[in-house]
Amino acid sequence: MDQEQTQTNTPNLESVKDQQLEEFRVDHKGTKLTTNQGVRVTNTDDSLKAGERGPTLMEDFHFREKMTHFDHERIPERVVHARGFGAHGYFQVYEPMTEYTKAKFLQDPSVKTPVFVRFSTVVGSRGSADTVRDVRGFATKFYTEDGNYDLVANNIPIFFIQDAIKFPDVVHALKPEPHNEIPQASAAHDTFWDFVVSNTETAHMVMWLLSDRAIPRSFRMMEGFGVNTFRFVNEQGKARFVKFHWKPLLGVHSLTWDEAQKLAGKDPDFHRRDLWEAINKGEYPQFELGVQLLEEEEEFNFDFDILDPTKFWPEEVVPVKKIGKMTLNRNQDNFFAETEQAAFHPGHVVPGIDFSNDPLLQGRLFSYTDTQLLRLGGPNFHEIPINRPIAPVHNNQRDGFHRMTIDRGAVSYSPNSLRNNAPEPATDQEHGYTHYAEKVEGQKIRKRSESFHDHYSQATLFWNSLSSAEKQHIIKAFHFEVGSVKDKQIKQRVVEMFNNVDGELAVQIAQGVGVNPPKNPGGTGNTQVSPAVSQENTIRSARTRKVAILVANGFHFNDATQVMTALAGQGVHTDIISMNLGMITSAEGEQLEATKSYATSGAIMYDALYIPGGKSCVEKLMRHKEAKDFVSEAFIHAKAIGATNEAVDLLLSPDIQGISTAGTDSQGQVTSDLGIVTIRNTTDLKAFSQEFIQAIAQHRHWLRQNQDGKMSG
Ligand code: HDE
Repeated sequence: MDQEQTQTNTPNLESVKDQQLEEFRVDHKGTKLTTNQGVRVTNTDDSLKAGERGPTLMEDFHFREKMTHFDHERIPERVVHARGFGAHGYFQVYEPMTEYTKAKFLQDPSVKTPVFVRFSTVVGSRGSADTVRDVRGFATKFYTEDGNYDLVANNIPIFFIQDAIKFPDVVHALKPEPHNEIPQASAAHDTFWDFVVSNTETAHMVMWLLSDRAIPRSFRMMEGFGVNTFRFVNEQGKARFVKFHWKPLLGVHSLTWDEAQKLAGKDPDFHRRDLWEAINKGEYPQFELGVQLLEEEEEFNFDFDILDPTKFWPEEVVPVKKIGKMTLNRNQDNFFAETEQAAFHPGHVVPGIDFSNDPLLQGRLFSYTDTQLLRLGGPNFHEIPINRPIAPVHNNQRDGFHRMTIDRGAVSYSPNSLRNNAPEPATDQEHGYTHYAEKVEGQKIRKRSESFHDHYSQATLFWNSLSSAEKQHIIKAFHFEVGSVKDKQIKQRVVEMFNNVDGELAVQIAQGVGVNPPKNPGGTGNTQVSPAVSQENTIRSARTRKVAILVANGFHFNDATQVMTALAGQGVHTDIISMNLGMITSAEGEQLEATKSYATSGAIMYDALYIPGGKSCVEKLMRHKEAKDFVSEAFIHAKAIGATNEAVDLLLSPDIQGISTAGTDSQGQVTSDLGIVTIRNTTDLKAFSQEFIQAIAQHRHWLRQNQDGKMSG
């Protein structure tokens, strides 16, 4: 029978004799409003009524359809990672990875594999803020010739728990408390910390959660980690353990906690806006894909179990090999259709990528499909455009809610003879997926492996690896998070638990949260460090950063334009900000447009601040409380601040806290001190601009903190 049995979304007109529905489709040209049945509508503002002031009639099919569709617009949000934002792009491998894996998309450097990435927070609901303290999801769908591969990663390399069966528990503890749905998108409450002290395996992850990693500056400035241990398998069937990494080309940078909290109010869409705007400007975010590889024989060479997801493999011990680069170069067309309907799954693997027995990964393999069945309304979510593989799909699956494919013919089983056994299984050579033939034996047992029992050594390693500013931020995060816990016993237990990580840390936590210092000396005695985990050692660049330029009438046009041109030359963006929106006139009579006002912006939205000279401009700014607050806030958040000519006086104004070092009386010489860059009595701002750009690239100047102790961090 049936050479013609095809499985496509649109009927193949070549291969059918009788006319298909597709051939009858009409094109009315233009876009007249219609119902979902294609009937043109004459009025969509008034419902059909019995008389102008009479009751609405049931027979108004347009009203009924419009309202019913609206009533059903929402789908359940993801149980975790509900708030996300996506972008399209492509991935290219640097050189063939044939020695390690047969994955087709990792062979040919000239091939661009399309990708869709969804960044997310974990705990908050869909409408929560972007900048909350939380793990960030970093899920990538590779549309490869051999089928879809999903790398469902986070921006923290480890996880809270060691076995997936505890996932509902940790998520219940972390989510808003069920009796009153408070607090939204925050771990700062009793149930979470009760879970932490009752499950010491969380210690390491909690250290990362309370670090700067959990308040990224931008999705473009975060690492991604596959967390779980996977396998690479090559053509010969040889397997190696692998951990996946994404390394951002812009480096890893964070907000301060104070900024994060304020942004949650002033611009809850801060991260999604940042990504959207960067892509629109052509500043395509790029991430290198890295792999850490271990031979099977090396499995037991470490003082941790490589299958334990609460442990990372220090890069200094197992180097990260960078194997390719991803470029995000296209914004989504439709948030719902793409970001919301994207369905990721760590079990979406292609030949050459396989699993390990990491118990967290094994459990994840069940959960992701299960959750999509509910969220996307049935088993056909792979047919939604964002989820459809570019590889052809042929199988005998049929029917179910929302089936799009029109399968033809009578045969929907395998094996069959009526269709020459089509679609028939592929061989290994034809890129059929062959599972790695790992030898497995054991007794059925509900028990944690002894090799998973050390819960603290790597938490100490992480702590030891951080700079003093990063450590201070963790202590302050404990003060906020645990300080928000009501139960005193839990707070005391937090101190005792984290005393196992580091004694000084525990003493400092205790001080801030009103309980006793730990009874015993603390720490694990682990003196190892991994410099790679400290953000102090990351890539620094001014490129794509945003600088606020504060002006009032009478500013020096020459100052402003020289600095703006120099910044633009290094890919730095500027916004002119003033008391009111509109044209601002310079001392020279030239104008610049203020596109932001104090009301519509704030220092928290910028990476740095610049104030041009101009006597009457500076006098006005001195009278504007908002301008002085702007400067103070940029200073408190350790950002680069530049001022030229008369504007140096503004920095020295007594109302601006802390800046005691700026612009000593250097005549025509640049002064640069802890990110405060100034110059007086000059029209040539070349040297100044260079120094200022350097200061912006540093991202933060934490040493100010030590100078006057006023930093909020
Ligand atoms: Fe997820 N996770 N997870 N997870 N996860 C989901 O699947 C789950 C884990 C991650 O942008 C859910 O489609 C279990 C680790 C990301 O759409 C759900 C366990 C890592 C996303 C689920 C984990 C992740 C999810 C909810 C074992 C880092 C968002 C919606 C304890 C490697 C994907 C969905 C997107 C989403 C289950 C742990 C990353 C419920 C059982 C570890 C980035 O299936």
